[in-house]
Amino acid sequence: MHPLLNIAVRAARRAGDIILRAANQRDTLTIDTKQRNDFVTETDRQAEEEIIQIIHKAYPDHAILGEEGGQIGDHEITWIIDPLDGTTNFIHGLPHYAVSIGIQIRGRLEHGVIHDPGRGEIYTATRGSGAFLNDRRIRVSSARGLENSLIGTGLPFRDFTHADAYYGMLQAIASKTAGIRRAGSAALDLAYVASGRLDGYWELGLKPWDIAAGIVLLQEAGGIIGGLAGEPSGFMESGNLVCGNPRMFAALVREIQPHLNEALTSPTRQ
Ligand code: 2AM
Ligand code: CA
Repeated sequence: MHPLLNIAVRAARRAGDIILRAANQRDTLTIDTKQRNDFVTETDRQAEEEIIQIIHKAYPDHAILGEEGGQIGDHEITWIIDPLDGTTNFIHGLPHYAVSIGIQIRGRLEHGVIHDPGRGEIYTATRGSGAFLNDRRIRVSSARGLENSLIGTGLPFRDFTHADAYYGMLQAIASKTAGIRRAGSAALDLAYVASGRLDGYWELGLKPWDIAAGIVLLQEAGGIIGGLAGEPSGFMESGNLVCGNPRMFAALVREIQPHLNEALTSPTRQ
């Protein structure tokens, strides 16, 4: 395992321990609201602090971009951290959340770890070396089209600017698949497409820490990820993305296309 990935796994495990311990004492949890429908708990903050401490012990100069702490430092290597992806599930005692750590080197995502502490699952990937669930190699599903497929997504919950466009996409896609899942953790959605549990996934308005690790994982599992019009770049910046195996990616883009507007395909956060 690459030394950077090794540290990322160690940090993700430690954060996972903090999260599981807190999940067993949920009645004592303090919850703050960052903005409407955007919650943070002391667990998010503790987990992020622990991750940063482990990274900085091994690599004191590396930069960090964390969901809770923002940008720290400036270095060609940036660790992009979501200490608890699926905080809303966590608050409700719904055991579907993860730690996500992506490593970007000179602007390119190179390594990713997504850890689901409740299920004891660690997804890892390094560019050029494949994607793994625990020690097993994973690949995207071999679905040939939308028929019989299971597709993940996220409903608008905070910013409803593009809700009409989104619900147009949802209606088009839902009517052609075996089912849609809104599980509440973008990192796990990406990990599930990478491991073939979901055949595809799309969502709008995501943040870099939700998706950094998942992007490497998905690509190393043979998946394609892009913007809503199928464009190969700009989705980290816009936060609007679609993914799946090459056929599913094309099929989803075809359904999404009629519902797009200029704002949704521009590579700036809308
Ligand atoms: P978070 O838990 O780290 O904030 C996709 O829907 C992403 O949106 C999730 O990965 C989740 O990341 C974030 N999110 C924030 N608030 C949410 C909410 N109320 N419902 C669903 N997702 C939410
Ligand atoms: Ca998140």
